[in-house]
Amino acid sequence: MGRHGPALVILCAAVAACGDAAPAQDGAASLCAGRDGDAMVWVPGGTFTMGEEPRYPEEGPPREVTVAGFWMDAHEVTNDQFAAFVAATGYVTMAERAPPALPGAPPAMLEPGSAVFRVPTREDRSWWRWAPGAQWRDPAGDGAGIAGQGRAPVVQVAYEDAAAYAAWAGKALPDEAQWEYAARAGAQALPEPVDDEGKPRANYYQGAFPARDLGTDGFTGRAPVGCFAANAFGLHDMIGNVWEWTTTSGGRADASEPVGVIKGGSFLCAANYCARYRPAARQFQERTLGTDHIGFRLIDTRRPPPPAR
Ligand SMILES: [Ca+2]
Repeated sequence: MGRHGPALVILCAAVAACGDAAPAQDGAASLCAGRDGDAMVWVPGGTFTMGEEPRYPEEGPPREVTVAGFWMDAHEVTNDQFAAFVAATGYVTMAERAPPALPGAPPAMLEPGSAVFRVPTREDRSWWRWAPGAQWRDPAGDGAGIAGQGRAPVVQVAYEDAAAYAAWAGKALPDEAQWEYAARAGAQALPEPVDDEGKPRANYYQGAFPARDLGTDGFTGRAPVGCFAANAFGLHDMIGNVWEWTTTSGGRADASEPVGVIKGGSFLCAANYCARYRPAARQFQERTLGTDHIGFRLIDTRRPPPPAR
């Protein structure tokens, strides 16, 4: 079932307590410094406490984990970066491919497309819909495209799409421990990503999900990378903006499709519902299904560490 079966809506509701929709807001984008292109930062190895006393059952128990140092993308892979990969290779993402014909599938789900978040209505309470034509060049499948969003994170990429990009770039996806260690950056995890004055310091959802996003952080959709301050390792947007794929598998062993762990939460994570904008938070996501709030960033474990200062 999975990507194209009737389980889609149920799956997405369970998997993606937070989803996507509105494009990034250009006004705020001009304020974003971020880092250029393929900038990577060195994440020095160390030992940390992974997980938390479970706020959600899948987050615990806390345990001590040691990771070796590695280089990591300073920001999520952008539309511009993904476009360069496609131009160089001709790669076709899963969302662009003809889906398998499954018995009983609604006609729309026989066309290439992907899952797109929408605000539920009284008549239709589902958060997710199958959008024919939704793919990385047109994440909502509405023809709006990604013009002017070259520095926004690429979305509508399935796990194998991210892995293909990684192979081309000569890098790798992080595993969950590497990702969580990098996101914590040696700091105490916050219950909500706000500064001392209560101002959001990540792109997440302010307001009562899913009815109305107040956009207090400047964005009601994806933000260009680097619009929020980097963490102590120099990494932007580890929390919020878009979920990020890891190589760690998860979910039920009897799942009909391979399931992976995504990290970091997205612009759809709200205090009243998802609250998964914390390093220890994790979601299980069907690897064959990209959505409009999942992206990725890469690591390089082969590149030598920077010279000691
Ligand atoms: Ca936001």
